Amino acid sequence: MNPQGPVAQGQLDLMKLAITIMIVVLLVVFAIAAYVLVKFRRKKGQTEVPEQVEGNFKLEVIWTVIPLILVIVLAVPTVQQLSALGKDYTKDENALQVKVTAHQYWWEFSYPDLGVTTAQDLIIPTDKTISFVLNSSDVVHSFWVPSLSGKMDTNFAGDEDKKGTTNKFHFSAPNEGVYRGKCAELCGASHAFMEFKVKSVSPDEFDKWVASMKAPAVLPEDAQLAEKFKSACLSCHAVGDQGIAVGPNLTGIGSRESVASMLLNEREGQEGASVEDNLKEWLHNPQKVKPGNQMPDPSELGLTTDEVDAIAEYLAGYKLDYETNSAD
Ligand SMILES: [Cu+2]
Repeated sequence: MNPQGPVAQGQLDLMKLAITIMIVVLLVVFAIAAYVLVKFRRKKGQTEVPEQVEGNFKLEVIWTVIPLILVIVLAVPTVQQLSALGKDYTKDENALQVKVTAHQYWWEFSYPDLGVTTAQDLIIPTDKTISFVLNSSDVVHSFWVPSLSGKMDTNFAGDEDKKGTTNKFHFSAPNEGVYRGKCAELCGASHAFMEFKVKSVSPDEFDKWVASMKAPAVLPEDAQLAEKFKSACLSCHAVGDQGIAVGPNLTGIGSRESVASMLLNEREGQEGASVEDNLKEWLHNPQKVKPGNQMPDPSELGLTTDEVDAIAEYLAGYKLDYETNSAD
């Protein structure tokens, strides 16, 4: 109800128009009904059947034409909006192409034209239409950023024979800010915790973000810890050009809005714990934060408590320098 972009604004305007028309119709119909109930009720001593009236050309024309006009008033902007919402930007060179892949219970965002992949925080520039291609790696999820647009299902796109429809849609976020995103399709035990953030930044900051995402990976300084991190974490995750992207990409995780989407990192004007504390909470017991997720317990990975703390400290310090008025 608080639109921050043209798509959400158009959708809210349609809702307002439809609700206004419906309320006016409701009030008029109820007023006429109340008037008739009072005016034509049986008076004392009245026993005869009232005069029976059938067919009134003028009235019938009125109650056919008025609804017809109302339906046209609703239909014209609705059809206009629908064709605007359905416009395909996937071949538009001025749009930013983003591939969304939903996983139980996290979001992967890749920018095919930029060669960048990230997770949980979708960074977009304020000056472009963002064109989305959406799929899922497992069950059906739904991609929803209420203040920017309506929701769109993500279907499984794994095996050729079971391939679901690849959905497309678009929105833009001309105001800088962080917008909350949700999975809007019940997808398993941690569905309610499957959040993400959309961060709209200036074009300049966006370019810096892309450059810092493409910079060589920063590994833990301690050689022994770096080896542990590679063997335990980079067998599923990636940082920069290292590791594989089965799990969420961790490049610059220290700069994100949250850890595992539910543990909010403290920021100016936002409550939360430090990134490091959140990372520790998550890494020590991932199943407690998000039941049913794919992240193994650190003990299964052969990590000691101290090593987990050291990895949390390293990841918290892995920041991307791209925000002009950044607090850090
Ligand atoms: Cu989901």
